[in-house]
Formats: sequence, C-alpha cells, structure tokens
Amino acid sequence: MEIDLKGISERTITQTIVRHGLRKLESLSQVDVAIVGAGPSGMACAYYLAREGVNVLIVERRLSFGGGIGGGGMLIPAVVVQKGLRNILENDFNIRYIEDSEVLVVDPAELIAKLATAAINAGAKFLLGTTVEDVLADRERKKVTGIVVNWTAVHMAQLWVDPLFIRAQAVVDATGHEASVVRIAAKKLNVKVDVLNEGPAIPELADDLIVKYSKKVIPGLYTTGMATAAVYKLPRMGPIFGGMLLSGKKVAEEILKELREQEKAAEAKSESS
Ligand code: 48H
Repeated sequence: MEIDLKGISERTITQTIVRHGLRKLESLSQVDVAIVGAGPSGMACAYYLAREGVNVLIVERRLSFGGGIGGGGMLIPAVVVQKGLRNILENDFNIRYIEDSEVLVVDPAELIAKLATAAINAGAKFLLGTTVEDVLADRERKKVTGIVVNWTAVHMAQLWVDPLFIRAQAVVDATGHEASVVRIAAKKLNVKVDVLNEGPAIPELADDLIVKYSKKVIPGLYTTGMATAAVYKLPRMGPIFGGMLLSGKKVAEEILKELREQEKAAEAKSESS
C-alpha cells in the first residue's frame, strides 16, 4: 500500500512544532531533579530516579547524548565494564556484552542508546542543545535551587541573550571532566569548595573512589561520574564505565532518600497545622 506523504502545509509544520515545543519548555520550568550532562553517569542517575516516579530533566549542551562513551577507547569502538555490573547491564538496561577473561565488553553505540532509552522509558525528559550557564540560589545563597539555561548555539555565537530558569529540588553536576556546575556554584554561593581537577590515571582505584565520593557537594547540588573526580582530585580510569553507572545510581539513591524525607516533613507539618 502506498503511504501518503503529501498534503502537510508549511504552516502546519511550524505551528505544531512551536505549540508542542513551547508547551514542553513550559512544563520544564520546574522539575524535581535537574541533571546537567547526558553522559553515562547522568543518564544512569536519571533512569534510577525516574523509575521511582521522580520528575527528572537532563540538560545536554550537545545535540546528542552519550558524553564520552562514543569515543570508545582512543576511538576504538569498544568499552569495558566490570563483571560486577552484569545484572545491572542485563536487567536494568538490557545491554548485551561479550564476556572476556576479566571484564565485560560493550559496544559504545549500544551503551549510549540503551542508557538513553531506559531513562526515557522510565519517564526522564531530555533537553538537547541546551547549555547550563549558571545556577539559581535561595536568598541567602546557601542552597542551589535550580539551573540557568540558554541555547548552546547562543553560547557558541557569543551573543548576549538572557537565559531562562529551571527550578529543581536537587541539581546533579554530571558534566564530566569539567565539573562546570560545581565551579559556578562554588564561586557564586557563600561556600568553600575548591575544584581540584582530576588526578592521574590509577584505574585499579578510580571507580571505587568515584562512587564513594559521589554525593552532595553543596546544599542542593550533587556530583556524579568524572565531575566527582574533578572536584576531589580523584584518579581517572580510562574507558571503563562501571564506576560511571554506579556513581549515577548512588546519587539517585541519595536524592530519593532526601526527597522522601522532605515529603514526610511536609506531610507532618500539614497534619499538625
Ligand atoms: C550542559 C554539559 C555542560 C553544560 C558539559 O563526559 P561525560 O561522558 O561525563 P560522565 O562523568 O558521565 O562520564 C565520563 C566518561 O565519559 C569519561 O570521560 C571517562 C570514564 N573518562 C575516564 C578518563 O580517564 O578520562 O558527559 C558529560 C556531558 C557531555 O555530554 C557534555 O556535553 C555535557 O555533559 N555538558 N551539558 N551544560 N554546562 N557541560
């Protein structure tokens, strides 16, 4: 049967995109959690939050997701994951792997696609081509309360165009080696956090340390993945991705705990009044 591709006017295309796109942007002016960066740690974090019903937004400055995954190891199209993550790869993300002697071998394109698919299917929203350039803070500058965004194209053109705001109960810096959100927040809030830049390559130690140190760094702001390494001068590990996925998961669990505590406190307050 022939498929009819004729008959859609230019007005319909434009009006439909503007109406739906602006509606989407409007709905994203306030979310539960804003994650900056759609690399492995940010997408894992988004999945584990969204599957618990949390309203999550990932903001990514590029037009695609995956962060550093796509480069494989030195552009060779394979990455490795520790064997301990077998269940996570299979059950949470449906990612196939080849079993090698000490590690699991994963195709980078599949890792990108399936992390994104899992996050989207769980309900996470993505804003691509959007750069986080600043943070929102409360009046006393004691807490990060959201992000300040602009189109990446505006940044690249070095135009002075005022940004827009997205409120969030928690913000996650998943910007990788740059840790750019922590750098901005540390400068602008009255908190002493030095971003030390990542340490040397010590793959045997790096993943465990990154998972351990992935946590709240400033009230309202958490780090995950290589951003955590950048803040605390932790060692790097090269193209092995278990620590990235587990640090995203750990931060999701910490945020979930905090959101639930806040909910309980709000309920108790409304019952007593
Ligand atoms: C919007 C932004 C902004 C901004 C940056 O680099 P990533 O892949 O980050 P991780 O931490 O999830 O994964 C790191 C991993 O890819 C890696 O590099 C490893 C394991 N290296 C080991 C080693 O030894 O080198 O993704 C970060 C994402 C990217 O897509 C950026 O475009 C995006 O964040 N981003 N998005 N606003 N201001 N800054």
